[in-house]
Amino acid sequence: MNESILRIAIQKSGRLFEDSVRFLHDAGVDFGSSPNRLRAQSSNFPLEIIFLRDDDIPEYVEEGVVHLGIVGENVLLEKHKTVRTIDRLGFGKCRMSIALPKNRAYAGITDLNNLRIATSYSRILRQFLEKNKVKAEIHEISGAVEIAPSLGLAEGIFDIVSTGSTLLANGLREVQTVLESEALLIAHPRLTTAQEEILQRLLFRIDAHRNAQKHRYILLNAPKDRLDEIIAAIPGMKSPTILPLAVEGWCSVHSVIAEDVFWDVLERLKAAGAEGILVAPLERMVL
Ligand code: PRT
Ligand code: ZN
Repeated sequence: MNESILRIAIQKSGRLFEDSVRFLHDAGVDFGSSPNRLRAQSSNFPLEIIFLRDDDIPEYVEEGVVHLGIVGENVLLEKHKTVRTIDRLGFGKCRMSIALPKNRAYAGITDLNNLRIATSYSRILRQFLEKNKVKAEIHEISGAVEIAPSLGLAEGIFDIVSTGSTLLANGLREVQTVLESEALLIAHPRLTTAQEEILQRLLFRIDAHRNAQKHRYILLNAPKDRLDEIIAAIPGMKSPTILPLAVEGWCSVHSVIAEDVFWDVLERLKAAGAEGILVAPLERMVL
């Protein structure tokens, strides 16, 4: 295997595809993406992108056919492959829940005893039932799980839920959340030193993007006689940059502030006499 390049598998098409592509672009990794292609080579980073079905990604990563992968935690847990979880990516969020026909009473986990539950995620369900000492029958099916109760195949289902509208449309009610899932960045357990270095470079870029998202660049004019008050109002990275202005008695103050305190800071600055306040997004930020 070529050691000077890393391979990452992302979903070929489906719910994780767009966010996975955006994730790589946010990290500054450029590549052309045509949905019919199976692989793409980044033009500016030592990364090759392989497009796969999400179900295949954990195994490819475990075997080292690819070094990295982006996959839903639900799929990773179900496939039970030995990989390293590097990061939680904050997209592809969903939960895995047990649902019952909407009129069926449910007071707690023990009510699942003796039920037949249809699912395509039998490992996750089995672990949950065993942990809670519930004796239910798992009926494994590969798709369209939500119609199993109306066909008389099972009394309940265990499946992915997002808005809940699929359950509602099938006369089902979510009664028990088992797992909260999101997309994960996973890696082969043993990378070579060269591969690990490329991974660290990728993570550094991702961090720089995330930090930038959480901050704003702020620029304002301050009357010199109230500068102390203005500086005190800015919880900046270090001390703000102060530059003289052509106009006597004024200076320009530059700093970076966290997104979550941004409005409070703005109000305090205004009250302290700041004028011409400009706020700009940041592209990248290294702390
Ligand atoms: O072709 P491939 O095998 O790669 O894709 P796939 O069809 O197996 O997966 P895909 O693209 O549907 O989902 C990929 C991943 O997205 C899942 O493994 C989850 O990690 C995540 N995800 C997030 C979801 C949902 N949200 C989701 N809503 N996966 C599936 N759904 C289903 C849900 O089961 C329901 O049937 O979408 C339907 C709509 O959900 P409601 O609750 O909004 O009605
Ligand atoms: Zn799949």
